Amino acid sequence: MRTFVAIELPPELTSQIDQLQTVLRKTGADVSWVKSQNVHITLKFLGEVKEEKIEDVYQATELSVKGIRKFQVNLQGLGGFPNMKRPRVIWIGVEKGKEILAELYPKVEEEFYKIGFAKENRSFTPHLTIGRVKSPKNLESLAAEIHKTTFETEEFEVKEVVVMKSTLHPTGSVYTPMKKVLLS
Ligand code: 2AM
Repeated sequence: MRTFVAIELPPELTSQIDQLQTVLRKTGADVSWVKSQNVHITLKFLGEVKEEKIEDVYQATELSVKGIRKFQVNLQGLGGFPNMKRPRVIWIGVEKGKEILAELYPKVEEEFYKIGFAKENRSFTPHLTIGRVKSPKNLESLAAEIHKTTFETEEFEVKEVVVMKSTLHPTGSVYTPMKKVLLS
């Protein structure tokens, strides 16, 4: 099954993300917008994981959060990866809590490396993907809208890290939490 490790958002934030996407959608840019209830911070994308390996995945997740206490996060800013001229992904940034995420991330990488998952070549920039660009259509007006938009949320507490299953459906990906690992 297609699997990844993530931090989910509290439901209060999804409507704020919805409103942002509504504004950005009006630019007519050719973007596949991630359903707001699916928006998350990816810690590790695992790809296909065989059923018999899933217990190892749960255990690696538990080991990687060891020593990490619950922490506060807020989301702030938005932009495009790799840049706003030719974005492939539209993202929201993380402000408060980014230091703890920067502490957690190498632990996740290390524990998953031990059970056979390759480390990422890229450096980790905590973010939430809210859209994936499909074509260059109306990208200029999207860039202009992003430029003039400020986005900031209240703080929320991250209490757990989740092992998610992603299933492809005709209406898009459906994410199902398989294991929630509580922080101390
Ligand atoms: P992203 O948020 O940075 O785009 C679930 O599919 C999550 O796993 C996505 O949110 C995405 O992270 C990440 N992901 C999907 N495919 C990936 C890949 N081939 N390599 C790395 N991360 C991937």
